[in-house]
This record gives sequence, C-alpha cells and structure tokens, in this order.
Amino acid sequence: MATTYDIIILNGIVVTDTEVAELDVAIKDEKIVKILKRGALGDVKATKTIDAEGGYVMPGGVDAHVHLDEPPLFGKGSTADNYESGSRSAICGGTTTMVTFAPQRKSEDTLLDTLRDTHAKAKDTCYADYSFHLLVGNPSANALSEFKTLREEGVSSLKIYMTYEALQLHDGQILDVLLEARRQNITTMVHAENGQVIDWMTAQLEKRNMFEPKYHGSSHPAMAETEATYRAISLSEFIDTPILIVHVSTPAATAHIKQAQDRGLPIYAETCPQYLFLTKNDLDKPGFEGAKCVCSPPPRESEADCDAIWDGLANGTFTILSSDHCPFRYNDNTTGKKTCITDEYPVGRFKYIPNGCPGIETRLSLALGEERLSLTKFVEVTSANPAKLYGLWPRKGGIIEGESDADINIWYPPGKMQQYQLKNEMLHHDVDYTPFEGRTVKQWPRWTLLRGKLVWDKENGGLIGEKGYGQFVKRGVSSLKGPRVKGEWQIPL
Ligand code: DUC
Ligand code: ZN
Ligand code: ZN
Repeated sequence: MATTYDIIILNGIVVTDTEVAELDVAIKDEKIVKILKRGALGDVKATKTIDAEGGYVMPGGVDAHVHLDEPPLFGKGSTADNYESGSRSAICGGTTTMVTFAPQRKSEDTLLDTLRDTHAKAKDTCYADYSFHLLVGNPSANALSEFKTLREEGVSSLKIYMTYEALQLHDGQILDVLLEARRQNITTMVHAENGQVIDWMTAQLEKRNMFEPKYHGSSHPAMAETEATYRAISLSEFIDTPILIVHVSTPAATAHIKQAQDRGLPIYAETCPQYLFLTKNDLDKPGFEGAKCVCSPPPRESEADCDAIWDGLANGTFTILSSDHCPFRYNDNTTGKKTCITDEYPVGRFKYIPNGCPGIETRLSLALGEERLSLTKFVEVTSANPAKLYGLWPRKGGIIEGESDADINIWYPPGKMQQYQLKNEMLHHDVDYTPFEGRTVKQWPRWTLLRGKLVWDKENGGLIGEKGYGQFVKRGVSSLKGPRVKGEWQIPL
C-alpha cells in the first residue's frame, strides 16, 4: 500500500549547510523520510501539503546559548523568562531546539542535583525541544567525578566563567575542569573576560562617581576579553581539549581565536546578534535606557567592531551564532534592570544591573534579513554547527533523509513579505523590551515544524504548537574535532 505522508513541502528551495536546491520534502512519524527533486514526489498522499511558493526551506534553528529560570548570577535580578515563555518565544522565531543552562552555584557540591532541578523546571512546559549545558560554579572533587554521569544522562557540554564573583574560577580550577572534560569527551564553553580587571575598573569608575549604565561598557574593556581569550586558548592547548569561547565581541579576541584555529587547535567560537547590531551608542542612551543593552561582554565601540564580527562569521572563525537570550525586565525594580536604582543612586549603579538581553526570537530573522552571510553559511552557524558541536547532529540542524527530525522553517519567498519595524509587542517572551526595537524585519518564518508538527503559522494564528510538546534531547559527543592527541593526558616534561 502506498505511504500516506503526514506532511509534504512542495516548491521550496531547500537550504542546508552544504547545498541550496529545488527539492520537495516528505515527512512521516516526526522524521524527514524523503527528499526528491522538485516535482519528483509525484502524486503521493499526504495529510497536509504546504506549498512553499519558492521560499527557503531550512532546518529549524538550534540556539545553544539560552538562560531561562535562573537565579541572580550576573548582577541583581533574575531571569524574566521561564521554560514556558522562553521556549514559546523560541518557536515563534523559528528556533526549534534550545540548549539552556543548568546553573550550579559556588555553594553547591554536586552537579547532578542541579541537573535534576533543571529537568523539573523544563518538564512538560516547553514548546521547543531542549537540552542543557551544566554551568559549573564549583568544580569540587565530587562535581568533577559526576562528569561521567552527565555524559550518560545526555549532557556533553558545560560552561565556566573567568569573571563574576558568583561564578569565577581561577586558572587551576579551569585546568581541573578541562582535564576531566577531556577524559569524558565533554566540550567546555568559556566566558572569557578577566574578572579582576573588571572589578578594578568598576572600583575606579565608582571612585569617580560614574554610575550610569554607559559605564558598564568602560568597566569591561576590550583588553579584559582579549587577555582572557588568549589565556583560555592557552589552557585548552595545554590540556589539549576542545573549548568554545562564548559571546565573542572584539576584533582582537577574534584574531586570537583565528590564529589558534590556523594552528589546528580545536578552538571554537560563538558570537551573538548583540555584537552584530549594537554598539556603545546603545549603552549611551539618555537616562537609564542604556541598561536595556547591558550585557557582558558589552556592545563595543563602533560599526567597525560589528563589521569585524560579521567577517568572523563569514570566514568561519565563529562556529556558531547564538542568542545569549538572558532576559531581564526593564521596568522592574525587584527582579529586573531597575533593581539597581535606589534613592541614593537615582541613575542606578551599573555594577548591579543584571547582565543580559533577550533575543531568542529575533536571532534568525535579524541575521537572515541582513543578507551578509551566504544562505549555507547562515544555516551552518545557526543550525548545523550548533547541532554538530553539541552532539545533536544529524538528528537536529540538518535536512537529511531518514536521519533528521522534521524540524523545519519555511521562509517567505524573497520579496513576498511586507517589511516592518520590530516592536516588542510582536514578540512572545515575557520581557518588556527588545534591544532591537525599531529594526527593519525583512524575513520571518512563515511556517515552522517541530518533529513533523506545525507549531507556527504566521498568517493563521501564529503560535499553534502546544506547551509540553517540546522534549528533552539527549546529546552525544561533539562531531567536530576533538583533542589532537588521543589517550590520557600526560604531564609535558
Ligand atoms: N554571560 C552570559 O553568557 N550570559 C549573560 C551574562 C553573561 O555574562
Ligand atoms: Zn557568559
Ligand atoms: Zn549567556
């Protein structure tokens, strides 16, 4: 008997990280089961047919840097989005898989409790598929001994910090983490900023009564990122284990990364829309407005910095483009940006502004709409590479017959979508602003599928996916390059 497909997508231009082609796609039981030249599917039966009308058919977005339902870690204030609102916002912007953080605090000795608690926050509430990176605040002997179990539980990456009082590890602790990560085939993400430089600059600025949001930028000089990036690369090279430097913002840090990659080291890098679209001018808005763009590292000096980051995406220095969705409400003086305003400090105190911006819903559209990356590069950095780097490939991030989940974005055919100015009220997060307010939106997913189910239909109801449909996805080992030398690490003599 002939197969009845669940959904067929006809007349699209399929874009993956390696090809752009006129192909039709058939979906059954959550998977992509057939991909044929346009028209070659013939007269098949399908429960639903989508006519892409020449629009791009791309893998669903994979956003590998998302903060949801976190306690205060980066200044005063806690994240506005929980797993429900954050994953809803993800789907409405075409991100079908998100990897969020499970944060272990310095006062805790175990990672497995953190993992269990984070599972409880996400279970039955997500619209998008999800996984977790462990955020290691205390690499105690016990925590290190749990890396093996993390792998068995499908968690193959973790993040560490070189700054923030609540999280900063010293170099010896970083080496402990890297050595055990190497043993267990775990990818370590590093927040590379020199915490002592930031603390020193903060004290200097406060001594001079400089408290406004714009001084957040001055307190995080480019040098603090450049130095820490070089140090992180050096520590990784010493242990010979892969790292990913998160949210890179400066041309100088980018150059260190490129040099390391050119030497064949397994150094990966991430950047984020903040560093493509925002500059110091956004921090320097009148009054307290600049707090909306306080994130770390901060938006840098000028458009030339943004251009260097775009170039790094285009030339492959950056492996992935993530949102670093770290949402805090603006008009909120108990958990949001305004927690730092008091009678004594009417302009706030930049050092207490919670660091982070929302952006899970706008990442794909803003980056695609700019048309500065080739189509295949766009898919590579927003879907395929995050999936490969974090052990989700080929189930996520690709359109591969018989292998990939049917996670798909169908975009508007070029020229068909009416352009508009972005407004926060159009978004689905639980935040009262977007740092990208007023930007021109030139593209948006017209339809989004998650595991074969239509979850977003822009013109007919918008969000039609259901809370709880999103599942935890167990991850394997990174399919990008690992250590250069196999076997146990030996002390270099
Ligand atoms: N680092 C992040 O990755 N997210 C928000 C704050 C920070 O410093
Ligand atoms: Zn960070
Ligand atoms: Zn982050």
